[in-house]
Amino acid sequence: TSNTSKAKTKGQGAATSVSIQLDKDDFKQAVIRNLHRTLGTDENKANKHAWWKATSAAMQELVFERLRTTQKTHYLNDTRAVHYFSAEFLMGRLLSNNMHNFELFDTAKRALKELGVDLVDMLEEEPDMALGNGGLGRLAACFIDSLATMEFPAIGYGIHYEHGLFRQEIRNGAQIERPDSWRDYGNPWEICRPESIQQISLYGYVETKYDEDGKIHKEWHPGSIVTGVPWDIPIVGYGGKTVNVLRLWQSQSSEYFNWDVFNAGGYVDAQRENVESETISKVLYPNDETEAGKELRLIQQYFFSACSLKDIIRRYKRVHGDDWSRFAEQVVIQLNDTHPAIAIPELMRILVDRAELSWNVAWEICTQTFAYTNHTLLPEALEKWPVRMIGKILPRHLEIIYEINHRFMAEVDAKWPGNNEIKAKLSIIEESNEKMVRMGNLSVVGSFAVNGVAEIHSALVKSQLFPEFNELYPGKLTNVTNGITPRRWLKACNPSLSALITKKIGGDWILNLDKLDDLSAFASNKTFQNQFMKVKQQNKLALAEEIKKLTGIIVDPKAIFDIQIKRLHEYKRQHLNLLHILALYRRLLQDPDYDMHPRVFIFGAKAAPGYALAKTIIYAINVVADKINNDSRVNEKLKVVFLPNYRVSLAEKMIPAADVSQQISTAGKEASGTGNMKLALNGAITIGTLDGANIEIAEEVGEDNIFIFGLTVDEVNETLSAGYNPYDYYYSNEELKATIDWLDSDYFTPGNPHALSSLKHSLLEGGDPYLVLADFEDYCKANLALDLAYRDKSKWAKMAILNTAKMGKFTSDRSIKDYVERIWKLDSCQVK
Ligand code: OAK
Repeated sequence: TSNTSKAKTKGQGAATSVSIQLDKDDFKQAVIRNLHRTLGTDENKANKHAWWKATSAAMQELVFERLRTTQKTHYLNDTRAVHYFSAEFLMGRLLSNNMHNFELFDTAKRALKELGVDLVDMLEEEPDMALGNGGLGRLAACFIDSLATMEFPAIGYGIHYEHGLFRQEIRNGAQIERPDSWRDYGNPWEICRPESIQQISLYGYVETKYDEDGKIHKEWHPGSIVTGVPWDIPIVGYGGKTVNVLRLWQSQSSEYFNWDVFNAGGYVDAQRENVESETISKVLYPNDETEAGKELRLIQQYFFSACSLKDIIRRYKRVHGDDWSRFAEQVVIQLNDTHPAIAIPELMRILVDRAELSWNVAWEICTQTFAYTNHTLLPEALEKWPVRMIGKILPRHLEIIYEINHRFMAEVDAKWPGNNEIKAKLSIIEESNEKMVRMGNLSVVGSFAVNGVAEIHSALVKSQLFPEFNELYPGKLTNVTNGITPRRWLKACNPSLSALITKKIGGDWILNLDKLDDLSAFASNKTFQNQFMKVKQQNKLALAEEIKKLTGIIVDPKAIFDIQIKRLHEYKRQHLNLLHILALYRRLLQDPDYDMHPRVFIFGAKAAPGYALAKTIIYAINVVADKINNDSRVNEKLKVVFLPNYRVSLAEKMIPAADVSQQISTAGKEASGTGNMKLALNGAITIGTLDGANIEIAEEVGEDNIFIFGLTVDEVNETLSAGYNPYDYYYSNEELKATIDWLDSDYFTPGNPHALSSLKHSLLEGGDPYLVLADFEDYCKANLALDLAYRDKSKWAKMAILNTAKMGKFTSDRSIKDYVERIWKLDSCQVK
């Protein structure tokens, strides 16, 4: 069942020609037809929303045509396919993306203009599809774009959450969470597939049976049955040839009543404790990189993993019947972090209990099917489930996990005879007070490949997280550096820069991002510098308008636009940025002539609703912003903006306008980062630590074109093991002390002097676990260097151009190529 022997990669499959021939008048006709026949309205009555729906429906006609052809081609070729299992897909908006990928954006724009509709304005009608928290979910979205673009047979599997990530409002400076309702008025991109519903089991008990030969057979008598309804979202590849599918499962109660359990007693009472079926896909858990340990969350994970596996097996059996020997040749399943790791014992259960394969044969299939990506080293994000909880919800899976572990422990004992310390460390079961199942260990044992998401992160996965696994399974642990799709993150979001680039070097960069390097030759060319910076200036003007619209704050588009956009986390250190802003504010108050280029600090960030300190940091940014923006002594030079409800569609407006990209995590904590890539691609200069993909960005752009500061991973470890004491820095840096103390006065929160004291507390008595104080001074220096560099217009323009030019490595097409060649072993499949 080896999957490494069969396939070889044919390289990047996508052709460059347009496959959809549709002119402006055809498009107009299609929109009007849909306005009449799908929406039941007409040109005179239609409001913006109706136009958006009709236009989406017109696009959807084209999309479905290609979807059908793609599915037929994949079926006829019976090709090996990757199945990307992810609890999150952060898709954002789809209409403009689909237009761009069909190369119909300009056609549509002209067609709608003739109908009296401004396309760009109309696109704002579409709610973001925000079925993810942050990096991990958006990565999944970029990956399925690249898979379709490169014409690889692939399917994304996830959860059809009724409510995506909460909408953030800011009231009196504080974050308020409001429910997200992305489907309230219908979603034109999804199609329900009732013909493919699945049923999965939960709760109940396991019966041990013996057949005539005394062979043991396990039978799971479930306590309840849940129906999974699949919704398909078409994923349009660039060039419009392949349209793959993202299949999301919605839970529904099933009519099924389990008499076994009823007869075993107490069904009605037991049922009351159980999670209700409809609840399962109700809402996305809003915790980014922290595990809540909730029963409903585990059920969500099992629900979509089990539905997806059944779906895969149904499709496999249609061709191969009961012959399991080719399963791992046809199917590879990528686990996006450990969230779908319960799929491993689920496949074992199907193979052993249902298909009645021997354990060894089943295990061989299983471990040739799964591969696992790790997205963080933060201990609070490493999933562990109480043995008791798994035993209640999935009693048969718990037995299987114990069996996997039993055999695995024998392997460990063979390698390190009698070494109980290593056994305790590697065991899938953590023998703590409350016994736990370690999903990371289960994933490593049950997969044929494990990868981190940037060079340094993968090195740390090997050396810190799983060092013994790396010895036990040499070669299993590897790296695939993340990437982003240049279709959404340059072509669509920054049309002026895209046009300028294409005019200069041709349009090949869209499918071959390395081509951007051709811009390097013009980095010192004054005319090109002026053109490049003129585009940046226009984008800044547009963002300034947006800022005014959203917050009422007026910013000077001539100022440096300095942007930090990402989830709010202590390790990402938005508070380091804030302390530096306070230092600038103080310098300006002490010396009105303090020499700095005007600068606007712009933030976007959501905090997990239960993460108190993260919410305090948001509050701190907002109250400091309010004070500074209204202080006429400084606000010619300094402004601070917190844009509420950061999300994909807001990122698309912010990124093209950025001069500076803040990537300032504590070294060793940010696995990769992907916002860093998006911002640099759009000509922003990074100020950042040697962490995650920043290191690889620095390698690409060169040290003259990035502002690197702060402790390295090794220095962080040395500093901590030497007994780090933040007070040493506090007392030896007068400016640092003053800014921290300022936060604990009532200067920013009049009448409420201690509103921000938890922030000061975490940085001092709390021990400053993310070394904010240790990096403060070097961060200030890097900011000075940045400020000086910006004043040299030509120098800055050259840096900006080179940042765009050197981002070729960070296309998700390259990441996918890495996965395909080194892990998935797929052939591309041209759809005619
Ligand atoms: C979310 C939940 C659990 C574990 C990890 C995450 C997550 O989003 N991690 C992020 O993944 C991104 C994509 O690989 C990386 O770029 C980020 O650095 C990482 O924090």
